[in-house]
Amino acid sequence: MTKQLTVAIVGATGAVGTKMREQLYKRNFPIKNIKFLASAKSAGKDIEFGGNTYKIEEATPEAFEGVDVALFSAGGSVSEKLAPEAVKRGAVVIDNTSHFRMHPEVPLVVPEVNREALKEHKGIIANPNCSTIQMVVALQPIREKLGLTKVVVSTYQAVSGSGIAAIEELRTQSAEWDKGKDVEANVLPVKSEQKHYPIARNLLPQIDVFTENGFTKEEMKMINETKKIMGMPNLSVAATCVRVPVVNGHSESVYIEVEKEANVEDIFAILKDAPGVVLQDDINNQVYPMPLFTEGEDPVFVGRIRQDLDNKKGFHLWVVADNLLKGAALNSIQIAEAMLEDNLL
Ligand code: L14
Repeated sequence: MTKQLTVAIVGATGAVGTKMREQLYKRNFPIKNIKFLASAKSAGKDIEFGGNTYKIEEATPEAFEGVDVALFSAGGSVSEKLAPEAVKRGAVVIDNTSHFRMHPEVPLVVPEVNREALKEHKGIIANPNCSTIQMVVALQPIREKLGLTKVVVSTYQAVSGSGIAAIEELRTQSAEWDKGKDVEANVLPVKSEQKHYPIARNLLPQIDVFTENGFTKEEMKMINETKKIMGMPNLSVAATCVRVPVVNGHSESVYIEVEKEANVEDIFAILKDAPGVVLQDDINNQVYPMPLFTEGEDPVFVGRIRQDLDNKKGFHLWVVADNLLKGAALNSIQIAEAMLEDNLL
């Protein structure tokens, strides 16, 4: 019989936390005991899990006593403070924030790509950025067969990535538009920034704050995390990240250059059998991935595969996934499942 574990979720009421609860239940994760931790403000409130009601407890260091796995998705500062406390008390932390991702001692894991890295963990495992996860799931099998030298990606990211308030904002603004009212913007592109712009009927070429080199933090996360997960520090990666008025499901236009000569049929054959990938490419029947239809789905969908017209080793792909599932909650739980299988929990 599989081991039964005590699980804690920090940030269980958020957009990702809600999916974590759903996925743990749906995937039959072996739970002996589960607890839901949040700030003092939310402590005492009710929360649903598997048809039962639980009380949210305050996330104090002591609350991690006896916890085997702690899933964090409550923001970087909460993880910074409490993840080490959980580890001190014997828990393995799977952290969905960006806080520990680039720390050299912290494995940054997408099980289809670098499951082996879990063995080196020292208590904290980082779950990568949503846009990065879906891209590397599609690129790893191509890299294994053909090599990979360059990646240029543009993203079309849904508002759900920014949380429940951003989903609400898109809904409210869309309704306001229909009534002909002026739309109000308070959340996007970045809550803490000075200026906010409407997302309804708009595109926002800013996700997260700007860094010194002119790329946003989201773009730098994609660049740095891709190199780390794929173990390719010298891979050439560039990203442009754009928020689009889609509720859920991130899409990406990805241009790659490979080392070996290949054609579209080779890429089709590779992706057909790739773990976690569904090939959805039949232009004669207008079949290609779209975010509306990836909602609630586990895999990463790839289509619109074309060979570049000027570079035989260049290929264009369209990659879509549910950012709250494979991009966040599902990948976190797949990490826990892989660790359980490999006797790391
Ligand atoms: O690095 O769409 O986990 O605003 C969290 C916010 C990913 C992007 C992260 C978004 C980010 C996300």
